[in-house]
Order: sequence, then C-alpha cells, then structure tokens
Amino acid sequence: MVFPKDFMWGGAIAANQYEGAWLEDGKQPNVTDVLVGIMSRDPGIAWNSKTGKYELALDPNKAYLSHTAVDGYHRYKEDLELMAGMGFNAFRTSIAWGRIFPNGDEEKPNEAGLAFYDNMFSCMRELGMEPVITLSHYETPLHLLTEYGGWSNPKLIEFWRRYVTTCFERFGSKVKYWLTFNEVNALFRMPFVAGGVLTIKNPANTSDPVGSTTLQDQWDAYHNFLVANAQTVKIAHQINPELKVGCMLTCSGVAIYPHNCDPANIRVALEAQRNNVFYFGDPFCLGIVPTYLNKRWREDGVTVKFTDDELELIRKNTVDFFSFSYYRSTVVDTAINLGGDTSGLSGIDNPFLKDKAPQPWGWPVDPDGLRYTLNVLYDRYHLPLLIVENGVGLDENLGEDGTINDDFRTHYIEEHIKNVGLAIDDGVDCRGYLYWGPIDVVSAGTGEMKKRYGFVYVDRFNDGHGTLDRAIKQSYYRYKEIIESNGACLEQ
Ligand code: BGP
Repeated sequence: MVFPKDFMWGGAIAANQYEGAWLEDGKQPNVTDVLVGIMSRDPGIAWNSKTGKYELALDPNKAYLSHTAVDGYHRYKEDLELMAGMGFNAFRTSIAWGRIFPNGDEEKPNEAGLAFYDNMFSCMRELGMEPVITLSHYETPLHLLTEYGGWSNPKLIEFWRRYVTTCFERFGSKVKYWLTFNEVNALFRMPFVAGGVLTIKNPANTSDPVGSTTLQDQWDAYHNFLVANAQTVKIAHQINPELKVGCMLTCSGVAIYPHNCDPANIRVALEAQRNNVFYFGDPFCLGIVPTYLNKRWREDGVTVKFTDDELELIRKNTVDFFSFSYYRSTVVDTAINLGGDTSGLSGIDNPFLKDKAPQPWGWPVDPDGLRYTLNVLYDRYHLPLLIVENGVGLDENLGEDGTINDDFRTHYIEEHIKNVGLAIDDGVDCRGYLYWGPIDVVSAGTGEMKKRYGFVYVDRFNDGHGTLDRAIKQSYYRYKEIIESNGACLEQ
C-alpha cells in the first residue's frame, strides 16, 4: 500500500448531529434545530401575521433528537479518547456558528461558545489529532433566515466575515485546516438547510409552503456563497499564511455514469457533473464562474450578475485544498430525473454493483467510484484532496456480549480504503481519509438514531430514550489495524 507517512487517518462528525445542548451557554437555534432530518421540507417555523415575520414553532408531536443528540457537548473528552484509541491522527467536526454568534448578527462573540471550542481543540491536540474544522455544517443561525432571508441576502457575507475572522483569530494557533460550507453544492436540493435560504413570505400569499424559496433567491445565495468563500480564504491567509482553507462538496455527483455509450447519455452525465459539483468546484478551485451557467440561468429565468471586483476576488482567492464526501455512484440517461438524499444523487440502478448497504437505506456500494472520483477531481483541480466523509449507516443493536459484530462496515471501509490506495498509486495527491460518523450520531437525512455509522455505539433510540453509554463495535478494531499499519494490512 502506498499511503504517505503523514496520511491523515480519522473520522468526521458535525456539531449539530453530535453535541446536543442546543440552547446551552447562550446558543440560539440554527437551521437544523428546526428540522427532523434535513431532507424534510417542513421546518418548525410559522408565519406570524402580527409581526410580519417567521418565528420558531416546533411541532410538539415530533422528536427533535438533535437537541440532545449524543450529548457530545458534555462528553467529547471521553469520545475523543475512544477515537485516539483507534490511532486517529486527525478529527473533523464543525463549529456551531450559533454558539459563537447566537443570532448571527451580533457585534460581539459569545465567550462561552469560544471557550467550549478552545477546550475541545486543545483536547484533540493533546490526544495527537489534527483538528479539521468545518465553519458551517448546515448550521446557519435561524435568525439570519427569519430576519434577513438567509444567504440570498448579501448582508450574510458581512456576518460571516465577522464570524470567520473571530474563529481564525481565536483558534488559528490550534486549527490549521478549515472547511468553509459543508456540501454547499446541495443548495438546490436542500435550500433551507444546505443553502440557508428562506424566501420571506408575503403575508398576502398563503399558497407558498412554509420554508419555501424562489429560484432567484437560491441563485442569489449561490452568488453570495462564492463571494463569501473567497473572502474566507483571503481573511484566513491575511491572519495567518499558514492556515489552509478548503471547500467541502458532496462528490457522489462526480461518479455519475452514463447508462450506455449513446452520445446523448454521455452528454447528460457530463451536464449532471457540472450542475451538481463543478458549478461550485470550478469557482472555488479555478477561480472562474463557469460559462455553462449562463444557459442554466436563462432556463431558470433568473438574473445573476457578478461585479468585476467580485470576479477578481474569486479569481485571486481559490482554496488551498479540496475536501469532499463520497457515499455512492449513480447512472443517468436522457430520460431520468435525478433524485437524491444525503448519499448524493440517485438515478438508474447500476446492474454491475452487486453490493448494497442493507435496508432500509440500501445505498449501492461502489468503492471503485471513489477511486474514479479522486482521479477526476485531481485531474481537474490539481489540488490536494481530503476525503472528509465516507461511511455506511446500519440499523444495529447491542448484543448480549456488549458489542456489535458489524462485518458489513468492516468490509465497506476495507474496500473503500483499498481504492484510495489505488488512486494514490494512480498519481492522485490524496492527503487523508476521515470516516463519516466514527461514533453514532443523529442522522442528518432522517433525523433518527437508528441509522448508525459508528465504530463506537451510543445507547440512544429514535424515541429519545437511552443511557447515552458508549460501547465499542467490532469494526473499531479493524480500523485501528488499518491505521496502525498505515493501510498495509489491507494487502493481505
Ligand atoms: C452527509 C452530511 C453528514 C452526514 C452524512 C450521512 O450528506 O454531510 O452530515 O450525516 O451525509 O448522511 P445521513 O446521516 O443522512 O445518513
């Protein structure tokens, strides 16, 4: 195996799925706090015709598990020790923006939130783990949507600048690797949570579903994200030239295979890559706004105009590395309408993929697709690549012996990591593999506990009950061996 000596081995989680403590120490709600599963189109907000504003209105019949999540806010030390036990030398989590600026638009940060992450990042360093920190993992403060309409409003760039400047100044000595917006290329699939956009409703118009957004607002958010991303790179490098800023995109949309060699299907596959990944990747990495978007804007009936200064900013401030999630591949032809969930896009079933994750999720398993994705991304961007999500969710229960035999997860990571090795051998500069969900957390897509990714089990269930005790699964020991041998044990 060809993994470099300093290869980053570890795992990744997100504040909103792990920490809980949703209103503790000054934090205010963010977009994920009002959803049970980010695929849901039914946020817990309601229009108040008296104030002429949206406000918090949680559904009393729903279990918002992320409010307590797996109590990482109070247990991160013991959890990080368990991660260190596998030999992790890197760990990814996010900062909940609302812990630092609770409503998002304050002038001064919340010291309690800063202190929490200061302690957490010190703990990672003491345990020998390089922190890889996402600045927003679906965590735009709710107030920024209800008051300003969210990311379609350029005011958000101003609030974001204040937030990231605070983070770089406070944590820059402990955190070198920063990711801007988690899976921001899911903006059009999940405008409320990935885009942080809410079209402020016209009170006279009762036909708009709560939480809906117009296409114009979504494209305005796209515009503002491009500017904000470039600003982030610029600010980080001004504060400390050693800081490295990466984008984070869902790249299951790179492994989109044409159904057959019909040229029309080849073209559709190319368009799907552009419309799902490259339309963000190209500005972030190449510093250009792709010309193919002009056609899409025409078709969508929207106007998007970048000023010369903005284009210059985007051109000059490209990211230092490219990070991404990869869960699956899919197949397209000219007739299919691509669907999708948190695994990425889904089209036609691929008859060549015999392996499927067990039901009820049943995502196709395509480790070669990860090698393909790494090669495509490296050829296009020539930037160091970091895999910051790959994993499998299973419905698991603790056995009588106090453990879980999760052979399928072991098989899943072995096959994917082998393909990372093959991609490195192909010449790809891949710097690390951070498994998604090394400890069970609340599922982003469905908002439940039942969908478990961890090497470490957490005793909590869909109805909210559970002791929150941790237990080690069998895959924990295999990942430890892989890390200890720097991948070499996979050759046997
Ligand atoms: C990605 C998200 C993660 C994560 C993962 C698995 O899209 O960035 O937050 O949860 O998908 O998805 P799920 O939890 O829905 O199984």
